[in-house]
Amino acid sequence: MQKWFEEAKLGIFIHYGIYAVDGVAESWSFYNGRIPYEQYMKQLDGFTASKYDADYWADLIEKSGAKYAVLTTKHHDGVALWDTQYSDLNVVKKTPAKRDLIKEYAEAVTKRGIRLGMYYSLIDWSHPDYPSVYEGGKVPEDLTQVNTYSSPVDGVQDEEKWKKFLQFNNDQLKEILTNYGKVDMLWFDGDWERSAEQWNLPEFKHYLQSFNPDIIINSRLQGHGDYKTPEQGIPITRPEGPWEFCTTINTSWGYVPTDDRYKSLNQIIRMFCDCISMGGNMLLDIGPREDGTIDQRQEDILLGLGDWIRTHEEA
Ligand code: FUL
Repeated sequence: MQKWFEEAKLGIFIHYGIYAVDGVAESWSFYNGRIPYEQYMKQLDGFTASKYDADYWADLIEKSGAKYAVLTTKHHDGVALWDTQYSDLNVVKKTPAKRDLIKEYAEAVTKRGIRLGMYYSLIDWSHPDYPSVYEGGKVPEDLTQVNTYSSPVDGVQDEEKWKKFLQFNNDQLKEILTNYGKVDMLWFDGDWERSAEQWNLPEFKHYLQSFNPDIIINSRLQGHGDYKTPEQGIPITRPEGPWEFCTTINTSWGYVPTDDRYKSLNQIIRMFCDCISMGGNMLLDIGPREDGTIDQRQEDILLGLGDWIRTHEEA
């Protein structure tokens, strides 16, 4: 494990995507049938990033005391934050933002010596070659009761499609790993829908390491990653090996304006102490608005945490 990760203690997670337009849950809102897929994708038209200023984000991250940042380059909805040549479903081609949002983020973060992390969803609920799964591998009799995003049209795993899909992930990841300078960390998500064999592990990991042998990869890779990522609940006893606890600042990952169940600064500090006392890092999430600005309550917590860290470092 890289020394910088072991010593980092705090990272900032950023869930930024079209879901901030209507303030709905990232990807899950259509998957869980809360809104139709078409309505979810309508948010593309309202995603402007008009006040997006990556330097402002990076300043805030620096002031929070964090040593690394992780941005959602593509969530399960399949909407890429960069101009990927492998799919038109990206904010440059499909939204009024018309900008590569990763580029500015990577520059701002790297310039400040903050380690650069990229979140990438392995599953893509918009991709035509992504054959999803039925529970237990069986085609249910009543298809109207099944979630279409986790169900293959014909009920069978089409090997050709699957191979194409894996190649698609590899191609997109190559763009992420070669277009923005040195990427320090890859944060995968969504491995649960397939086995290690289907994700072609450990070859997939070797492929990623070929771009940067020092890259740190989280363990949402059917156990083939470098560190564990417990989510929303701090482990009771010290986990074995390197680990990182990821948590929301209120109860949502992305920007949901109606979610005012914010954790207090004291709660966040307490969670942070629990993590670092057991040798872990805390990855604290923020969800910027669609225009790129950050809710004052989120900003205040980051600044408060940074003040606390500085005071206690000096003491
Ligand atoms: C989960 C995802 O499904 C959530 O939407 C979120 O991104 C969280 C960090 O990981 O597995």
